[in-house]
Amino acid sequence: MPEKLFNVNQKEYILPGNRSCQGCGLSLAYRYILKALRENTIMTIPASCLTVLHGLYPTTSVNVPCLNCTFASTAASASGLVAGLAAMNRTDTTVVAMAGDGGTFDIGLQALSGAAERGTDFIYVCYDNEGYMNTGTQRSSATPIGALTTTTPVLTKQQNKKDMMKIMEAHDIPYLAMMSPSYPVDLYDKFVKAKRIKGTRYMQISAPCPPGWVFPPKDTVKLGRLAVETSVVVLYEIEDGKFRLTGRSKTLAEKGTRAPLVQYIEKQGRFKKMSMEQLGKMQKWVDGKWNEYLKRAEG
Ligand SMILES: Cc1ncc(C[n+]2csc(CCOP(=O)(O)OP(=O)(O)O)c2C)c(N)n1
Ligand code: SF4
Repeated sequence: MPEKLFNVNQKEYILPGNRSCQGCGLSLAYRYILKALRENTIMTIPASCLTVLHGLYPTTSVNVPCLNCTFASTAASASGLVAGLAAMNRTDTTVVAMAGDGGTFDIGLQALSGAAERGTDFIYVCYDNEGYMNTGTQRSSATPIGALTTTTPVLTKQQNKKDMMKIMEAHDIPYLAMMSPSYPVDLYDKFVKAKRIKGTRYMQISAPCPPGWVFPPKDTVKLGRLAVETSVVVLYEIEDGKFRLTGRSKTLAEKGTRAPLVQYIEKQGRFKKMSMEQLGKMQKWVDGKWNEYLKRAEG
């Protein structure tokens, strides 16, 4: 059941002024996440744009306690926090580990898999800006085919994106969701739901990044919407193994309409060297995933 708009938490947990870029999709998403999770939330985050957003000690732009951990140990540090809280009989606190795609799809994968396999009671959030952005746009396994990065500067990335949701689903965890900050109510409601569930919850958010994806900062929300219209990003949740399309993706499935991928690609400078062959390959990949989701939603 969607949270009624007038029930949305009015309190702000990101204080005025922070160090993220103009139009940062991560910062939009983070504002909604913290509102949905409310008080008694502890964050653990590795090096990333999110640590930059939090600010340099002794100042911070965020109103929640946060542990800064090493790259590979994000989910392991969450396990430590959960164990510490249990030892103190603190049952009212939500532990949230949050990292970029580099820190999740690549470097933090082992610790995340371990925590999920143990069923650690925490929420893991991956904001997926499709590259190592804080250090200047290096390729990650989440970068789409055909994108220019500083480590794929000539030929562009040659491989399709890794399907991290599938990897996490294979851990039999109680809740997973895909979201976009361009659809804040969908995102907010999924976090409200995740907070109530016990065990490992995996939340993945597509986070448009103006400097890394090369588009004007004023277009962040529009680009996020275009990603959903073309089904490059699909809004869904998997609760106790049951797959459901949500929000705009559900509507698109019902109407049977989707925009062609090229409308999303042509808006971003990172794809300026994408070949027609790569465009076709990515469209095929997007279509394959979409058809798989439609089948699962029916069953
Ligand atoms: C072990 C280790 N390797 C490399 C770095 C340098 N480093 C800091 S942030 C960062 C990029 C992180 O990328 P991602 O996790 O995708 O988050 P984003 O920067 O996109 O927010 C890197 C490589 C580091 N801090 N620690
Ligand atoms: S580089 Fe991208 S993700 Fe990082 S702060 Fe800037 S807009 Fe946000």
